Amino acid sequence: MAKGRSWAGQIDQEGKRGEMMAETVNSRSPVALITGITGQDGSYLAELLLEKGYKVYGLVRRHAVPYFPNIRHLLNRVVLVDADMADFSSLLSAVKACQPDEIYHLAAQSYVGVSFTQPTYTGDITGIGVTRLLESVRSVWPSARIYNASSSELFGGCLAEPLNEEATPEPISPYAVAKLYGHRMAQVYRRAYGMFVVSGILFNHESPRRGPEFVTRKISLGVAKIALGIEEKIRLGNLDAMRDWGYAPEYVDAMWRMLQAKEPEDYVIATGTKHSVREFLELAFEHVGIHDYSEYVEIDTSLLRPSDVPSLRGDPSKARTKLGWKPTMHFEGLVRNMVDADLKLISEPEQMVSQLQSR
Ligand code: NAP
Ligand code: F7E
Repeated sequence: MAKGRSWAGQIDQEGKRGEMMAETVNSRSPVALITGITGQDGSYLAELLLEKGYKVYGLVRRHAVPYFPNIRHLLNRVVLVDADMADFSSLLSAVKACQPDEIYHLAAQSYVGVSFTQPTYTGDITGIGVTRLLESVRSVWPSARIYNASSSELFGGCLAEPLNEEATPEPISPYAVAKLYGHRMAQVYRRAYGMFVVSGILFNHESPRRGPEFVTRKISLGVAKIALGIEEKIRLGNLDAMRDWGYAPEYVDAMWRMLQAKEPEDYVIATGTKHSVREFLELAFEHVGIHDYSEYVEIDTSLLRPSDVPSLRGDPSKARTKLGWKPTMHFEGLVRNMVDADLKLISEPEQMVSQLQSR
């Protein structure tokens, strides 16, 4: 198998040039390894890379009852490799076995709320996990290009918006501290070893495949259940928090573009607009014909975080200029898309709704 990638370059809005070069310069399919393939982003990224002709490996950890709803439709098109971000030797073996041109590191304990109750676990998986992966790549396959999933949570305590790549990180949760550690280690491996490692500082991005404990999906599922008469209330925490919410399938395209660039650089990926949790809630209820949500929503103080990021809005100018990336899904469309998908999911009896209970 050829070592490393042999095609790269500037790309247009549709990412056409990279694909053309892949066909003409290199007859074998490029190989990608995705950690976190079973998650929201991993599943959309796998679809995107398969469309582009990649051979896709997906790293999965052991489950007592394996159930991969986000990638069920892809199981005969991707190769799953067993490993865990907590275990260096399994990562080393996975990288050695796949010999990937590109690695997309998405696996993490990604829920900010849980990072307060499981801070050391979050530090180990979300933070040190990045170093385990970087070190295994450096040891056995250093030519691989690596995408590291960084996060806008890095800027949790920052007041100046919009936030770009130059903003000074101010993490205010154990999750954000772990992500900042991974972000910095990615820069260290780039600088110290000349490896092609980039971090995408992605602001919140959502979809019908979002985990059910995140607030957007919790609302879309809750509203759908209320509209269908299955539940009576949604319990929520801080409705005043504001986020820059984009659409996940568009964000995984940005990840791919970062690895096709000439130079490894970090990028902010965001819409540049922000909305509150309350606005999301109002729009979601409006969409099913409920104009006053107050009787269906209960504020549960146990869902308030010890410190919560009040507001985040990003500036994606660099990605637009250098990667030709720009988001197209607007906030209202995102809310409607998620509620419609959950109405459909819950209306279909064969779907395993019981597995989607929110915490
Ligand atoms: P997600 O849906 O929570 O997926 C997380 C993935 O990590 C899952 O596939 C999970 O596998 C895997 N994972 C967790 N612990 C693991 C371990 N010990 N070993 C191996 N795999 C493990 O997350 P996402 O929304 O797709 O986000 C992808 C990445 O971007 C994450 O790193 C997240 O922190 C980061 N990020 C997300 C956003 C966002 O708004 N979505 C924004 C910024 C950054 P299981 O199926 O086994 O649980
Ligand atoms: O919370 C508030 C909550 O958990 C958003 C992850 O993908 O994006 C995500 O982190 C806001 C917070 O996402 C509930 O307090 C109110 O202010 O959906 P979330 P997050 O914390 O922004 C970043 C960029 C990542 O990197 C993370 O991986 O909504 N909120 N009531 C609630 N949140 C939840 N989950 N549940 C509630 O009931």
